[in-house]
Amino acid sequence: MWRVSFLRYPRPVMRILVLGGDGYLGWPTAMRFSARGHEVSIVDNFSRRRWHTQHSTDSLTPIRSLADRIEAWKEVSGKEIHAYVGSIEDFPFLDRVIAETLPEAIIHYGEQPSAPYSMKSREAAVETQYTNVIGTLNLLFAIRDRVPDCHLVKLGTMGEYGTPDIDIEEGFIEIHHKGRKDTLPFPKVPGSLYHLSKVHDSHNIHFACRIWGLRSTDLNQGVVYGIETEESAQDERLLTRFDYDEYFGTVLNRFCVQAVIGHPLTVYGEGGQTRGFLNIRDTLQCVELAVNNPAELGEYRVFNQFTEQFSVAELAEVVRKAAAETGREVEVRNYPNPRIEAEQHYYNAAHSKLLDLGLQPHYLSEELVRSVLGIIDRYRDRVIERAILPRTRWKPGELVAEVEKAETA
Ligand code: NAD
Ligand code: USQ
Repeated sequence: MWRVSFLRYPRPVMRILVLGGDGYLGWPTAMRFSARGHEVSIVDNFSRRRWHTQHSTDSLTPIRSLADRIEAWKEVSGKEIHAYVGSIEDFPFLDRVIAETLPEAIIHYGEQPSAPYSMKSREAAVETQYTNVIGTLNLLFAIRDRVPDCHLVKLGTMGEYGTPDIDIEEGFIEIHHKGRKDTLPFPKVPGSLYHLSKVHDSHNIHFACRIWGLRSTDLNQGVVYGIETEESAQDERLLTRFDYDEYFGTVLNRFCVQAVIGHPLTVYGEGGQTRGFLNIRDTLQCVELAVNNPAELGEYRVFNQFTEQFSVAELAEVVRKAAAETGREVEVRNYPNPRIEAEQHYYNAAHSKLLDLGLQPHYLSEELVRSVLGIIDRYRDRVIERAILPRTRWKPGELVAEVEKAETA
């Protein structure tokens, strides 16, 4: 049942809380809303920085501390961003932040985002599901009790659906069964314990909307690529992080780094794995569209957030060609697939709801890849090459030897 809201949107100045605001997507998002004149606060526990320290890896881009970034943003834009350092699974901390900031919209990026990391050990799987599921559950209680009108914009993932042999809908599907029909959540068959944590989140958020009358938009986002956004391009100190390692680098970003340093592009298995992709600039656009056009009270809605779909092999070919145009000869190599996933499959996912709200996609092109290669080239001396090959296998067993064999073939 939906309740009447007295808030009218879009509001010229909103109190916005960005959870995970020190991350790849969270920091540019915080700047974007701040640039638009909103009152922005950030929560982050720096776990992403810590996970890198634990693995002796790092962001390709030399990112500043959160305090330095916020200071640089103030210098560049004249605007303040407030930071709270802590974990959302720490309820007293989170509750205090919500009580102090009284957000009208919360953008929730604050989770462990890596599938390989979640599959590396029991401890990492438990950490992933605890931080993601319990953190989000805490958030739902804090919203219910402190700011029940607040719009929760939650980053879910396209991987929640898996790769079914039917078209993927935006969150819900009409099912006809034994002469009756109903519209129900789309079946979810995810491929990692990380992706599964997002499914658990989705169920909990849907429940909170149905039972407590909260409002939420679950953005089932595809794989993001790219470095710069309008705001971060203004000053090097505002750069967001950019990862290329086995755990935290996503496929296209990894391929671009590999192309710059002359490493073979690491296509896992046959490379027919098809996913939805989007430019980081479009992540910001989509989140902004969701915030400016909120769900009704009691409504749980799902938008599939990507602009194009590609197979891994197609992406490798785009990067190979773009690199060749800049004088780099790059080899595309098939490595043993560390994951358990379909390497050839049907994939057709609906993604019209954000377009209907006005999304203007930045599509992938060789020109765009060339510009990413150019930015990566500035930081090529920072690449830690040993972090590139996959070492985490979905099923226990020896992978390293197989991968190394492929590497020296
Ligand atoms: P990221 O790791 O760069 O950002 C997440 C941030 O949240 C980090 O700064 C981390 O320190 C913080 N964080 C993690 N757990 C926290 C906790 N319990 N309390 C407080 N802070 C916490 O990841 P990202 O790539 O920016 O992804 C952001 C969100 O978007 C994630 O939820 C991810 O699952 C989702 N997503 C990302 C992609 C992608 O391709 N990058 C695609 C689809 C969905
Ligand atoms: N892959 C390769 N070579 C590589 C890296 C990946 O072939 O070097 C393949 C993988 O096997 C997979 C595909 O590329 O089939 C995508 O892998 P990925 O690591 O880029 O993406 P994924 O593990 O799905 O996770 C990323 C983000 C996650 C987000 C998800 C969106 O890390 O936070 O939720 O993309 S989606 O894939 O739509 O679920």
